[in-house]
Amino acid sequence: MRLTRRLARATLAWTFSAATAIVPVAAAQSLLYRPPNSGGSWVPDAGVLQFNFMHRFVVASSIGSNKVTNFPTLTFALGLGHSLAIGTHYSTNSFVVRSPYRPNEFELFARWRLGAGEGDGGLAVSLTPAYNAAARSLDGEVAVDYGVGRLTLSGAARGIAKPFGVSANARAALAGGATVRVNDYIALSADVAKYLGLDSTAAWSAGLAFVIPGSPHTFSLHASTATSNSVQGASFGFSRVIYGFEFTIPIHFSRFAPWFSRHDRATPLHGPALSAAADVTIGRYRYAADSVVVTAGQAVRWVNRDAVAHTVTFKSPAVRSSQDVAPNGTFVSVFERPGTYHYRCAPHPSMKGVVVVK
Ligand SMILES: [Cu+2]
Repeated sequence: MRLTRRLARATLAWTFSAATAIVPVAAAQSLLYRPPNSGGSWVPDAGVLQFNFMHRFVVASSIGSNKVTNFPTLTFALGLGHSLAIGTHYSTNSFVVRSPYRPNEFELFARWRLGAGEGDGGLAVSLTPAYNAAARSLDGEVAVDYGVGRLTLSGAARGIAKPFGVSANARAALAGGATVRVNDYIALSADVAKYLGLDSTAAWSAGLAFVIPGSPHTFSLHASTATSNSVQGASFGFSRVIYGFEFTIPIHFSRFAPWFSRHDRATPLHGPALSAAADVTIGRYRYAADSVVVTAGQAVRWVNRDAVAHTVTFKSPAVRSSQDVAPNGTFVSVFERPGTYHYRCAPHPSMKGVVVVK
């Protein structure tokens, strides 16, 4: 009887830890920092493939039988490190090129981000050169975002060689928007964009975005007049309001390591772990000690008491960052050099802490 109970308890514990261990955790592009139509200045971390699925639709009763017309856009962006990414936007029902009608819009882009990281606050600038294959147009965007507290202001200036693919008259477009985080999980956002000197409707969007707790995913429900989110697609509005959602999925290639090795990813508790000079408990989506002070050569140990995985991700590449720290898992790092080391949790950027090494 006792054995059965013990077995049952062990199975339950194993199931729980297995279930939480596979919670995908990543430094993620978040909809809590940009409005629905904004290309934004985000760049995935190196080794992360960001997959954002946006789906908008309109019910065209005039066609009969409440025909639903869909406007899907898939975004893929690969982080190359050094704040660089390459990616694509692919829309299957784009109105960018209507004559000749090319509903399959494919845009290839690169992005380089300068300044603060997403969620850090402060100013960031990104350059996004792009080639729109449907419009056969060289396009590009300079985007700026400024974060202060719960507010992020976004702006973009765009250059488009062949608007709608039909004109050789290059045009500029401007975009601006704002995102307000109601709390750590929910944000409201809106933006507007328009071509300069071109007879076209403005594109706008307004939405509600939220974090899916315990995951790196964010989701937005929104209304907009844009049919795709390429540089061109986000710069003009369709005659009707279309509704939709976006779902953000960061894919960490390192997560697939178990396919190729049988090593356990848990952090072993030995060596410096036993002589950690400071302990930081992680609980309720907070680092219990915002800052700890140690002497060079000493170790700090983090213990995760939450039911979800967290990370200890340092800004400085000179300091070792953690992988996912599973519930009840620990992470230990030795600090060899004096300095002030800021860190945060990659999937929950509002979690922040500092290690001061004397
Ligand atoms: Cu976290």
